[in-house]
Amino acid sequence: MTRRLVGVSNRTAAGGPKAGGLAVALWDALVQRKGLWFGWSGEVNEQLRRGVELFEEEGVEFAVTDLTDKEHDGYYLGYANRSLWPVLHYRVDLANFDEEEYSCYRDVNRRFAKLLFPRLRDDDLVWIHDYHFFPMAQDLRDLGWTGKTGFFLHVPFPPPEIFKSVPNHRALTMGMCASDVIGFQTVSDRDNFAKYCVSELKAEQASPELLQLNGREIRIRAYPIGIDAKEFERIAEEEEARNATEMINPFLGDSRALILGVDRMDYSKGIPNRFQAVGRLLDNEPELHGKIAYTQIAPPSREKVEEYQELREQLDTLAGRINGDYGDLDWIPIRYLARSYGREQLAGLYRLARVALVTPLHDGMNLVAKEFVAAQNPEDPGVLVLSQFAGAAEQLKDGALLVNPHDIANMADTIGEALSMPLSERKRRFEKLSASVFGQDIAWWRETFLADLDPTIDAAETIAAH
Ligand code: ADQ
Repeated sequence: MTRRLVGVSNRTAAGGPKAGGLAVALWDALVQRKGLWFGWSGEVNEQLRRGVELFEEEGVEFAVTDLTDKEHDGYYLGYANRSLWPVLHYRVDLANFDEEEYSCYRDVNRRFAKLLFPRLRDDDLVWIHDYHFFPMAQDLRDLGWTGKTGFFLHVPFPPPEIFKSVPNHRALTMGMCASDVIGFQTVSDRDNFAKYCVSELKAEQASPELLQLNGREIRIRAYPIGIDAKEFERIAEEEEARNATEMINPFLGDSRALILGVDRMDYSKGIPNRFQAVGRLLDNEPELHGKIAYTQIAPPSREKVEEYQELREQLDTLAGRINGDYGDLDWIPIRYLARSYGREQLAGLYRLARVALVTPLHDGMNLVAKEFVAAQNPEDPGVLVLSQFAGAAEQLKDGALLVNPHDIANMADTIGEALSMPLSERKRRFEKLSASVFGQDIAWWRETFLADLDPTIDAAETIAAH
C-alpha cells in the first residue's frame, strides 16, 4: 500500500498556481498519494484567530495556520530572512542576530509541530522543506513521532566556518539530524554539512552519504531539484508565450539580440554585477551599441527588509547610469522591469533570448537556468551564461558558459562570446544542457528523494508511470 505523504513547507500552494519548483513537486506527489500539505496560511493576524484550518483541493488535504504579527516579524521577516538567509548565502556581513527573533523562530517551529503531530498516522512519510523549519523534525520527535522523516534544503549549506557564525547553530543542525534523510541541492552542500556535523556534533561519517549520530543513521545526499521540463517546453510555444514575444519585438527590431535575466530581486542573485558587466561590454565593444537589448525582469521581494530596499536603489542607479551613458534616441541598453510575469510569458521570452544571464553570487539551484534550457528551440538555441556559484552549475557546467560573477571583466567577455557563438556550438552545448534538464526533471528529484525515505518505493517505476 502507498504510504501517505505529508509535506511541510512555509508556503503552501493552496488556492494559488501550482507553479515553481517546490509547489509543482509537492503538489504532484500529494495528488498521487492523496497526501497532506501543512504550512503557513499566508495570513497575518494581531492574535491567533484559530489553530489550524482544514480544507481539500483536488484530493489534497491542506492544514494551514496563520501567523501572529509578532511571529511574522520574529520568525519570518526576522530570523528566517535576516539571520538564516544571508548566512546560508555566505553573507555573514548582512546577517542580523537577535535573541528574541530566534526564540520566536523556535516557538513557531514547536507550535507548528504541535499542530501537525495529532494529524500524523504511524506509517506516514513526513517531508519537511527548507530553513524555516530546521528544528521541526526534532520538535516532532519530542512529541513522540517515530515515523519516517525527510528534510530538504533548497538553499546552499555553506562551509562550517560560515555556518558557525549563527549563535544557535548546534540547536538547528541537531534539529535537522532528527530526520532519516537530509537532502541538499549539490554534492558540495552535502559535503559542507557532513564536515560541519563531524567537527561540531561529533558525528561519525561512515561514507559520503551516511552519518551516524547518537546511535542513529542519517542518510545525506545531493538531490538537485529539477523542473517539469516537458511542460515548460510545451508552454514556450503557446499563444501567451507568443504574445509576449510580439510585445517585445518592436524593441528588438531586426537586428537586436535579446539578453535576458529573470530573478527575484534578491542580493544573492548578483544583479548589480550583471549590470556592470553589460556596461563593461558596451565600453569594450562600441560596435555592439544598438545591437543588444538586455532585459532584466526582477520583481521586488521581502521589501520590508532593509537590505532589499538598498538593492532596489542600487539597481535603479546603475541602470539609470548605464542607459544615460550608452543609450541613444532610438535605443535603451538596459530595460529593467521590477514586476513579475506569467510562466507562459517568461517561457516565450526565454525562447526568444539569444543569451540568458543567470549569475547569482550564491544560489541553491536556480530554476531559471533550467527553464531557459527547456524553452529553447533546438534548431536555434540560445546560450546560457551561468555562475559557477549556482547549484545548477554542478549539472550544467559542460553546456553553459560558466562565469565568476565577481569578475566583471571576464563576465563582459563571456557575454560577448555568447553573442557571437556559431550555431553548431550552440547546438552542441544545448544537447548537453537538455539531456540534464529533461533527464533529471522534477519527477526524478521527487521520486529519488522519496525512494530513499521509503525503500518500498521503486523510483524508476513511479517516474515511468508519471
Ligand atoms: P528562488 O530563490 O525563489 O528559490 P529560483 O530557483 O530561481 O529561485 O526560482 C524562481 C522561480 O520564480 C522560477 O520558477 C522563476 O520562473 C520564477 N520567477 C522569477 N522571476 C520571476 C518573474 N519576474 N516573474 C515571474 N516568475 C518569476 C529557492 C532557492 C533556489 C532553488 C529553488 C528551488 O533559492 O536556489 O532553485 O528554491 O529549490
